[in-house]
Amino acid sequence: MLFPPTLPSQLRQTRHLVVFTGAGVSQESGIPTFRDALTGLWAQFDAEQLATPEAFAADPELVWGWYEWRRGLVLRKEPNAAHRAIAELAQKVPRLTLITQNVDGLHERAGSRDPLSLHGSLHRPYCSTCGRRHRLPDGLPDLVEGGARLPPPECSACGGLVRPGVVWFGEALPGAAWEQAEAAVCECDLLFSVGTSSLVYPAAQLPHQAAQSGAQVVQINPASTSLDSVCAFNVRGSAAQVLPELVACAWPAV
Ligand code: BV8
Ligand code: ZN
Repeated sequence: MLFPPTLPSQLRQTRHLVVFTGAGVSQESGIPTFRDALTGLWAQFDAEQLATPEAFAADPELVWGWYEWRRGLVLRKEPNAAHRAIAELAQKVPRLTLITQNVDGLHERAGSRDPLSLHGSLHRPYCSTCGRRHRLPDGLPDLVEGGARLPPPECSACGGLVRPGVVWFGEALPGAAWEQAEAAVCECDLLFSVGTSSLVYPAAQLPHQAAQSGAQVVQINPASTSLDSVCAFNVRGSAAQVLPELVACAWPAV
């Protein structure tokens, strides 16, 4: 068994569960994690350099091409058993708050309703000048191996450059989502941190806030992270394997 035998019953008795996810929860869907090296055109950069307003200002076509490549990849992949187990958990516990750092939209496609998306979404671009949301064309963007520079669309209202709907490094997180996330971690009794290297702030401080507020923190990650020390359990395994097994143990099929 990948997790302590007491965890299923603890999960069954949970009043308010927070699930906090990072790129690792999408890894088994075939989505490279944020730490995975970039490929093709972008191999000379690391993600933290490209995911910035400065990079977009300096070379909008390079950055827009990267996000369209990522969006095309994600739209060709499917949610995995971890995403589905999290959606199922919402039906099992009295209250579940899903907080994600991911921008791929796989939680919603697996059936999770209103995740708190702290870092925005690949699927909701907007005008960098007037803020108006931009409707992307239906269908799949080309998935050009090695990537392509693409001119960002122009805003239909003001002609400004459309930008990806994500939170870049150096940008503030969406206020409402952040406030709801902080409130949830201060009120929950159990928090699962799943598939995150716990390196990006202020999101990475949420499990610490939960522990300080008296919640039990459980980490699901094949690797150790800086969060290990505040966790009641560190489950060393893949989210797509651990979460379905945990749900099946807590609520055996009748
Ligand atoms: C901000 C969208 C201020 C873009 C992303 C202290 C306080 C506040 C800020 C800072 C601070 N210190 C530094 C900062 C600045 C910065 C920061 O944190 N830098 C880091 C690098 C040190 N933070 C910011 O800039 C934030 N903004 O603070 O603004 C402000 C305030 C007011 C007004 C103006 C400004 C904004 C940060 C958001 C950046 N945007 N994403 C895009 O996607 O392109 S973050 C991006 O990186 C991802 O969204 C993701 O959140 C993050 C990567 O983290 P992970 O999800 O953890 O992924 P990673 O690949 O790292 O790890 C994967 C893990 O999964 C691994 O541990 C692996 O072992 C595990 N795994 C692998 N396979 C599996 C698995 N686990 C389970 N199962 C598996 N199968
Ligand atoms: Zn505009």
